[in-house]
Amino acid sequence: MQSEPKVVIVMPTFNEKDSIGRMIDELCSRVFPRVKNHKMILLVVDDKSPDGTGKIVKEKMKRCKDLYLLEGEKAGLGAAYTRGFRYAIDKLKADAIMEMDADFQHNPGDVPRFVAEFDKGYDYIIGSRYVSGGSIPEAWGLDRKFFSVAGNLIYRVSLLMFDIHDFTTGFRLARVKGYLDTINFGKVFSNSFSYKERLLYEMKKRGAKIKEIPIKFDLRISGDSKMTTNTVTEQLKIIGVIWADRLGITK
Ligand SMILES: Nc1nc2c(ncn2[C@@H]2O[C@H](COP(=O)(O)OP(=O)(O)OP(=O)(O)O)[C@@H](O)[C@H]2O)c(=O)[nH]1
Ligand SMILES: [Mg+2]
Repeated sequence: MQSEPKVVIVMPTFNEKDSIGRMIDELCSRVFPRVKNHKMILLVVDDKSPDGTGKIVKEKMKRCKDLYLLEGEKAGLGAAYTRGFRYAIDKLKADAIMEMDADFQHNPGDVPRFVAEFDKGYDYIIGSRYVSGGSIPEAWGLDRKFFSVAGNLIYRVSLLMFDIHDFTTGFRLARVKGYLDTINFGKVFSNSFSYKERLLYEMKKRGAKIKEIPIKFDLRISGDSKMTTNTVTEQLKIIGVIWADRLGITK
């Protein structure tokens, strides 16, 4: 008998003490029981947050059996995802991996919609703010709105990927077999936020069947943003890196 597909949500955290407990409760007690015929797991990848995020997760693990914690040194978002993806594939034997933030900008209630598209046969499901029905926070300042909208436009045009509308979203689901398990994360992922564009490129390169589904991206409920100016530079550099790979001029 075939076992039910295993979906692992990889959730990186750095100083998210005010949201992580609520997020775990929401996923473990409300959302996971709603997803029938799948084994749902939450893997928190915490970089030894000084605010005690890891301690809260350990406490919650006593009651939620589908919760795991992976602790490590802080080396950036891409590095945290690399660790998380590897653990989810090698140790947890995931069939699909979701990326999701801890600060409630991603609605945990949307998780079953991603799984439903995976069941239809899609390999890469992208939670998109820039398709009909999706949105960015009304309260964002003009600068943040501009960077997000213009950034995505720049990616579409410069990477010639006109079928994709949201390159920088961090709410996604990817199939493992034939896709994530063929990617050398350590080699291709940058440690920064730009791992996102690279992962999208790698999935497309492998011929993934892609579906963008609308999401409403909210304001973070508490805590501080981890985006920096460095993030913006890295996110522009990734265009050159992807073109170098396309043209076969990488090492
Ligand atoms: N483990 C780990 N997690 C990180 C790191 N940087 C960011 N995160 C987490 O990744 C998720 C996304 O980071 P955010 O700072 O929320 O980025 P953002 O959503 O683009 O920015 P805001 O809209 O300001 O929240 C959050 O759950 C963070 O706690 C990191 O270096 N290590
Ligand atoms: Mg956030």
